Amino acid sequence: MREFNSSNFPLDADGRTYHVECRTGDFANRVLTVGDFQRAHRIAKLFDSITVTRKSTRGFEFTTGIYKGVPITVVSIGMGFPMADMFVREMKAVTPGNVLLVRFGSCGSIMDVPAGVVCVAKGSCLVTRNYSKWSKSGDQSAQNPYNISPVFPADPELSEKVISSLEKSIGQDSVFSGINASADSFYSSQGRIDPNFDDCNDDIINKIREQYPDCETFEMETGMLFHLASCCKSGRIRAAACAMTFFQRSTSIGIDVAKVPVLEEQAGKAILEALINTQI
Ligand code: R1P
Repeated sequence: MREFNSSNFPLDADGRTYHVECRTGDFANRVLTVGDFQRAHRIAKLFDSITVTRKSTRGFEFTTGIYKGVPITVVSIGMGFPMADMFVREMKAVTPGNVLLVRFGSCGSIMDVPAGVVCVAKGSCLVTRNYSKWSKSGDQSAQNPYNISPVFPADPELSEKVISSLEKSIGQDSVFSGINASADSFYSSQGRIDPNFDDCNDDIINKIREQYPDCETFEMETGMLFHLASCCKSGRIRAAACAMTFFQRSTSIGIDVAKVPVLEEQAGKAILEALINTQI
């Protein structure tokens, strides 16, 4: 284990952050974030040259390179709110000024969007398990099992750039724009039924749709990215997000897996184009 200078915001002797292992100069001000490191590798191959690359011991991996003369970082962050939180904070700590941030993930559709479509999030709520509900002390019967937050909006300009660039690359019919829900579990708070656990989640999708009728997708990071972008105090983080629909939950029809690498490259390139065509 490395030695750190502080318990509040730990940096090692080389000035690298605890989890992402990035230091000043490692990240460009244009950042593309994904969950799966293979997706990140595929996109980094589109760079003309590479300037920095690092794989941390905590599941983060980033590559900074030059795409058509513009510095961009692609970073894989794994899954979920804690990883998204550590990534945004540690990236911002070493990246002065404004940041353009685009997530390119995967998602499930909870209504009409078929598998294979790329969904761009106009905004995202956060769906979290209300852990108190399962406490053994006191009467928990009145408590809601899940909390559904307000919607945190995407940056409108960056989001529009992502939509138009994707439409140009993969066609209008393969791009959808709607509200996303980011959940703190792949299972319970996304309404999946797990016979081994008491989850009280039979109607979570209905509850989300009652609150946000145009909510179409579930994944696990976008809401946290938009939330943190909204409360960043040092420079602006302008965030947008899109995700390949891997499953349509109502039909259980999944994406043709042979098409995923092709889609990742096409959509990844489209997002790089959107990033270089947006002023910071
Ligand atoms: C769950 O399988 C993971 O896939 C989705 C979810 O948000 C979660 O991270 O996105 P990624 O493919 O970007 O990881």
